Amino acid sequence: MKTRSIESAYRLARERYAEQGVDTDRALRDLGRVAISIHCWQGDDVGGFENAGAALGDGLAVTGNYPGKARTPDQLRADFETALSLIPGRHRFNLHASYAEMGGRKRDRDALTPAAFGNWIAWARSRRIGLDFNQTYFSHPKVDGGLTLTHPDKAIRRFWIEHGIRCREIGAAFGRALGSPCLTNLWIPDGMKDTPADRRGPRERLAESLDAIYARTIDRRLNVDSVEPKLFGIGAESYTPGSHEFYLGYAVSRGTLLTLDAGHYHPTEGIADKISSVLCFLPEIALHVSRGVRWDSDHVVTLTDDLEAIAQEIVWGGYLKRVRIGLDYFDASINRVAAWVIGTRNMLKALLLALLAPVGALRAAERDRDYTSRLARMEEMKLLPAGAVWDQYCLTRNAPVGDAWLAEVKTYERTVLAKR
Ligand code: RNT
Ligand code: ZN
Repeated sequence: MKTRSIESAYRLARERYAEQGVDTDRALRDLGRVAISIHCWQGDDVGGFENAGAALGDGLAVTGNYPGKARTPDQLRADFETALSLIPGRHRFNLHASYAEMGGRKRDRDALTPAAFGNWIAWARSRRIGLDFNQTYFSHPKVDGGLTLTHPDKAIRRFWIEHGIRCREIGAAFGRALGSPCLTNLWIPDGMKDTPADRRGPRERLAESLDAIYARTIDRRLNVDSVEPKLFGIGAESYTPGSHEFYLGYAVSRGTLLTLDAGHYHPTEGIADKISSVLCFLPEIALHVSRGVRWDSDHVVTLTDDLEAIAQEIVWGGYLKRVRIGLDYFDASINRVAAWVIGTRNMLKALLLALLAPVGALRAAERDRDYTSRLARMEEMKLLPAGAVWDQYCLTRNAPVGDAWLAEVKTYERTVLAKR
């Protein structure tokens, strides 16, 4: 597409939006301030590099065998840089503990140190990328019978508590080195396939384990902690101790953040409506934006009504500074770099749509109980020329406009991924 036609389409769009009382230049500025925390694990099917000796499982499943996945940290970094060059804006990288680089010295997860992430830190610093982090409570022989922090055996719990503590220290090291607080997120796979006889014991053990992990106060300018609830998992269909109510209570009483994952609730239960509820009681939350298809299948994020609703709640509620937007999906059936690009661009597009909504007019109608106008305007706004504004955003942020990024991914596939 020609620069001139993008710019003139933008000028027309700006006029059209101005008639609705919407300032498109301002929307573009606001969008430019949003950093999405992009998950490392889309790049290698949640594989990691530490070779703990356990395959992916523990409630997680990646399907597909598209060629060219990253097999080394250098490959993952190169793939991610390619993705970043095709996404407008400045974003973050979200690592998992299993992406440690041991460099010959094998250390188990209860003894990890920031040194195992030295290359990641140096890379992030040189590229001016902020890092986020996750404890890895899966793909490890000590996930015994699917249990970690709730395990009845104290020694196993202790191992995983130590892991949790080490990861917070690593998160703080990220924050210190990069001058930007790291979000360290905790999710455990623990649960029961069938109806348990004791729901209380595992939950009490989980609360105790978490208190041990979070006992030490860490400067929030270096690291902030979050806990991620889930309703069910593969093999844990009947009960998970770390349910929504459990972690909501935990976060509110202990001052951690809460991570809302879009795939972790009943199939028709969205997370959009939860945002303004939990933010009445928590200063900040985190999101794992994902797309479940019939179950928590972690499909690539597409521009759905669900995604738009999440973006509207964040933007219309004035919560952009209180919601850490992260992505969480893993599809191995398509080009993995493209998966990053598609999902992240969609998250940004949804935020832009929300920023371009004539929310003042919608709220005025609501105040006047003119629900007819509210509905009419909400429907009309759907076909306002947002595409021209998005193109302008990509153009001015040096990212490919329209589907031009796809040709670059195809070239990268031919010249790099296919040779692996
Ligand atoms: C699992 C959780 C968790 C993981 C990542 C890999 O259901 O969503 O966030 O997807 O930690
Ligand atoms: Zn998640």
